[in-house]
Amino acid sequence: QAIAILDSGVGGLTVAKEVMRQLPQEEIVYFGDTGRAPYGPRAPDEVLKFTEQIVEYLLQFQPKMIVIACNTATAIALKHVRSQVNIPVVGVIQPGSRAAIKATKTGMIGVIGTENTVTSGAYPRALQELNPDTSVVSLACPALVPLVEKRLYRSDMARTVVSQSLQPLLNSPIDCLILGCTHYPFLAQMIAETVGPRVSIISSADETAREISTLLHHRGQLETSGKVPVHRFFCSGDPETFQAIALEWLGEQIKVSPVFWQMT
Ligand code: DGN
Repeated sequence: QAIAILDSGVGGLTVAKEVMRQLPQEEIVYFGDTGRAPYGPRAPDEVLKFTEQIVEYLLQFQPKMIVIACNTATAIALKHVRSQVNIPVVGVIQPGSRAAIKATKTGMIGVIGTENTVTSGAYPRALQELNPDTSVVSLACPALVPLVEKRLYRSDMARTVVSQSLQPLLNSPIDCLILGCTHYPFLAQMIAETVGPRVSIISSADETAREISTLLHHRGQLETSGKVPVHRFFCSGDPETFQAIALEWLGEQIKVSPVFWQMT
């Protein structure tokens, strides 16, 4: 049985890569809604509807769990999806928050994400639940996801956009910064260079993969057959761009099947 991973686009590949590294025996079925990304500026109802639709699509593969590898969809739809399906559903906000709480020394944590993620207040809530003394500075960076989806994450333009987007954080006394959007690890180096060495960068991908591993272990569902897993990738936009980004990020050639549905 596969692990189903979904995102608004290619961002969930950052989580998929960690799952492949930490759990190399597990099979992945991935859906990237590249035809409708970015989700950041969309109405929350719409994000909820799209997430439901993708979950329904992925359920046909009878996965053993669902990973909402998108902060925006986690903030808006995690609870709802959990109430709708009878397999475990993992989001990325809890694991990312736990990693930040472990990493911070001063208790001052920065979070960057989409407009929807920041507006939802999901990170400050999760962080303060873990430690009520935490101070959180949140910043929406809507210009970053399109750079990644358009495969411009290595360009000079990306460097300029990243540095401009992060300006409001540069004088704040944070000692760690959560990449609260699964697309941002593509830009991690530029982000790290912009905020400087005193701020550690937290990507929820590693911690999410660890949570998946712990959960499967407790449920006795870790794959042990020894077979080489065959991953499946689906996207609702241009499969060639998806494939090119996946090749650069995962370091392997993957087969992507386009899914055609109404793009509203
Ligand atoms: N990758 C998604 C996230 O983590 O929020 C959403 C990006 C987007 O669609 N704007």
